[in-house]
Amino acid sequence: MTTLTPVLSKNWDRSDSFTLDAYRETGGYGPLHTALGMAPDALVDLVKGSGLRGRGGAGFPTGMKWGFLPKDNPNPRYLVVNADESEPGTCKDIPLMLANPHALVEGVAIASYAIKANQAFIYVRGEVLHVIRRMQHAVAEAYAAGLLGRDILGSGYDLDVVVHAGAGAYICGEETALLDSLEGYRGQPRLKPPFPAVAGLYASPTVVNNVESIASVPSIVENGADWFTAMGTEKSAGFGFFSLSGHVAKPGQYEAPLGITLRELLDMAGGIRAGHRLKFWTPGGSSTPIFTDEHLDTPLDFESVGAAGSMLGTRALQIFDETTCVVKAVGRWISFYAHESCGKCTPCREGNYWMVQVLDRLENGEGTEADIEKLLDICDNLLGRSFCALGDGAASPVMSSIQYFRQEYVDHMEQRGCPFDHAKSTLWG
Ligand code: L3W
Ligand code: SF4
Repeated sequence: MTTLTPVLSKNWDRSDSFTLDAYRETGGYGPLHTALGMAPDALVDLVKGSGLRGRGGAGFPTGMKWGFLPKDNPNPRYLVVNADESEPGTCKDIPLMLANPHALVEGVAIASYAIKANQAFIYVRGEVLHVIRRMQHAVAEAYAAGLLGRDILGSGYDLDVVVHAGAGAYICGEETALLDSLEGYRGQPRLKPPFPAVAGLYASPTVVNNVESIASVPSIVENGADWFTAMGTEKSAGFGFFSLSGHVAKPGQYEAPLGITLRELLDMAGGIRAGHRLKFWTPGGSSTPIFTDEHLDTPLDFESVGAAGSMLGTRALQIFDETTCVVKAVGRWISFYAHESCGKCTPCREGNYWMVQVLDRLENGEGTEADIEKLLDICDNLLGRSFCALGDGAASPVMSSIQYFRQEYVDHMEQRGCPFDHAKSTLWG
């Protein structure tokens, strides 16, 4: 039986967990002291050796990304933390920043030193003003204590950190749109390559990492790569947050080794709400193909989830019981994508708009026999044909829900409307 591994959440039951004093009382900023005594390249090797993979959705190896910065580019280097958490169901970075902002600040200092950057930015989603204030306060505390700024801890290393508030667009979580936004432009994805590692912020070498990835670094410096690789699986090392929401008795953040299963997580979370049973769920937010009760024992690591036809993504486990209409749930997600599409490419801009029309039609009893094929045809035009991952992500819930629940789509047509009583699901307030 896999158990929880509280590392980033170890102090969360303390009411003062967000303060510098509380963080230091439990060893905080010791790893920064250690890191500043190491050669930057040795730190990059340590993170490579830990097997830490990006926690923002794609799972790209963090140390490898740090190692991509070109050695012969004379421009300044930048670290940019992607704190633009907005994916439906994804809700780990915001509580992490609220409860443990200094883990992120310390991680920023260590990572910036490792990649030889003297300027870092934390790009926070604009709607969460309380989180922006919490991060600004933590950064100010760190400056006052000599943990940021000039000659950090007498090491001779300088680092400035800016907490930047986004303006509230989901697309600004795409790393290159985020960089455009940070530069003051409208946030739209850039063509890759060049990757940010080569030409990122102000066309300079830039590492963009997710909040949870960076906040995990101090624990790796403190405990070593072997400690990290001892958790999780061979190719998906370490721990991470599993965010349970929806029809579950005790929703919340469960920090556990990668490779844990939904069945094990549900045992800790009190199961599906009383009197109901699991119908479908997302392993990693709404951009990842849905799973059903067939997948209760799929290990939640990058490889196993991929082999089962989905993506580990952000480990945002949205749980739906048998009272939920899958067509309505998918319609909600696609309305989100249609609203948040940046409009740069036709498949996503038009495809999401038309999928909303078809899904609404089905829900309202105006669907026709051709509608399921129409949805699949639109997905075919989105998948692999969109400029960025938003388009691919939007196709995922539509295609997977038709794969597992095709009959439910047919029922909407045959019964001239939705066969579900939405009040029973309680999710659609
Ligand atoms: C240098 C190369 N760097 C890749 C870097 C690249 C990026 C990282 C991953 O999408 C996913 C998406 C969402 N040289 C490189 C290289 N890199 N090759 O590696 O890149 P990529 O393109 O695989 O992914 P991505 O564009 O970062 C992220 C999924 O995550 N997702 C998203 C959730 C949304 C949020 C949110 O709310 N903000 O997290 C959930 O599943 O669908 O597939 O850094 O530069 N040769
Ligand atoms: Fe913009 Fe969507 Fe195209 Fe991405 S896929 S560039 S969000 S229109």
